[in-house]
Amino acid sequence: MSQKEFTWGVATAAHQVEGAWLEDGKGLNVWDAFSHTPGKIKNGDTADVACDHYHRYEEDIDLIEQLGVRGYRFSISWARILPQGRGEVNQAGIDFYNRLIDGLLAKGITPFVTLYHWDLPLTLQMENDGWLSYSTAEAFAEYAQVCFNAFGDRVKKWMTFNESWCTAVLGHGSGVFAPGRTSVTEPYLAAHNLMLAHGLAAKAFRDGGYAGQIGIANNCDFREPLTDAPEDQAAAQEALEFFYGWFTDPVVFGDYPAIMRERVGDRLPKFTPEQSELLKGSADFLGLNHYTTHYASRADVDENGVAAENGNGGMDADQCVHLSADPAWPTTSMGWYVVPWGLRKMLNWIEQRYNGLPIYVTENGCSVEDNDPSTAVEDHFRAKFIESYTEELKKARDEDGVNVQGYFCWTLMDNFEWTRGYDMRFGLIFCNFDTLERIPKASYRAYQQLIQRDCAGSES
Ligand code: PNW
Repeated sequence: MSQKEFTWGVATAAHQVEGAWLEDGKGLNVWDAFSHTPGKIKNGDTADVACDHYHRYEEDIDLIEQLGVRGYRFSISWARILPQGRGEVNQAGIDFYNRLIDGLLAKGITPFVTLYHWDLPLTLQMENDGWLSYSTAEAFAEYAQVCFNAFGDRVKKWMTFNESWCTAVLGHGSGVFAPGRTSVTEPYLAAHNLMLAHGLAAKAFRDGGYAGQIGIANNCDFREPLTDAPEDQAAAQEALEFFYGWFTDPVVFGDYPAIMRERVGDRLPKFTPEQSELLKGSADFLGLNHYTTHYASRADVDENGVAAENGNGGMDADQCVHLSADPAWPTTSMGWYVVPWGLRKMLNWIEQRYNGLPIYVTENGCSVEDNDPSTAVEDHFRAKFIESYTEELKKARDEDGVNVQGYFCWTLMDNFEWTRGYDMRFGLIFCNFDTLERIPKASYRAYQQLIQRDCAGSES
């Protein structure tokens, strides 16, 4: 397979790298507010400066070019474009992304643009209750339209949402992410409006006649049945439907997985026939953000048939799944298990369920906790992680025939890791958050060589 058909890339997100939180007319977003709330973020870190990518993007483009990737996935900060979420457009924000896009294209790097990576304009949260309201979906479509108009002549690969599961479950279920709400109902309502927002934006994209493709980046950890027992097989399958299917079935088939309707009942909102039509077939490709794998087995239930395990705002009880791990699996500093074969199985699962729609691994990577540059750059654990996961991806692509068309390593450089602040480093490049110096790590070179080998192999 040639480089043309398979894109090796690297990913970031606006709020995690840009900084410049109050510059050039940018409005506030929910993560600005959340990270300025005492107790929400480790060490009280904020993303006010982050990697200062807003001012240092040229240096970062050079680092992307030298890495040898042909794709760069980044997100646009909604509040930089529309400071109040809708209405007045901030030209300085448009100008920044124009400079970034033009700089990438000049180096032959294809921009893969995510419209929403969690940084909802604060006004929409305060005035509309954010994703709990359908009006936010309408505002998103307006914002998407502004972006298609401004950048659509050069950007051909769009993703509406990044990891809606996190916005729904961590933002509205367990409350550990912005906007920090806890509920057993709101995750489903927020998810519903996120789905409708995707549908409206995809329609605007297609009706507008823009060239290119629009997709969605959903996250999913793989669920391997703990045993061959039918109940464990079912538990694993249902867990995948509750995770990836929740946000992917609607954009492919027009509705939620049947098992969710059965288990969640009235707390799961319904699509009208028109909404279902809007959503069906609304993704040209599927993104997968994949970080780990667990074993799945049927959870114990009490005398009322309710699962004993009840985490993530009721999600665990709704799924009735017990997760476990092999103690032999290594873990990253986030405590996430390193299970490379899970990626191959996950890709095969997506291929089969969604009839071969193109898939991009829009994120995969690992954190290593080390703030000392002299040792942090010797990140052979991360290099091995990337090598082993991409080996499994290549098996899916070359041996299993999965239609996977790209891989984006998370992430270009250490950045603001949400509630974990700056201690959890996922970068191929070390970022010194005092001096903002960037230092490529061993994994940067390992990834560079891996790409060169794959491209050379495909040309012979
Ligand atoms: C993803 N979880 O976040 C995001 O898309 C990135 O912005 C982030 O930096 C990266 O993965 C590493 O964390 C996730 O708790 C955050 O299951 C949390 C979870 C999953 C993904």
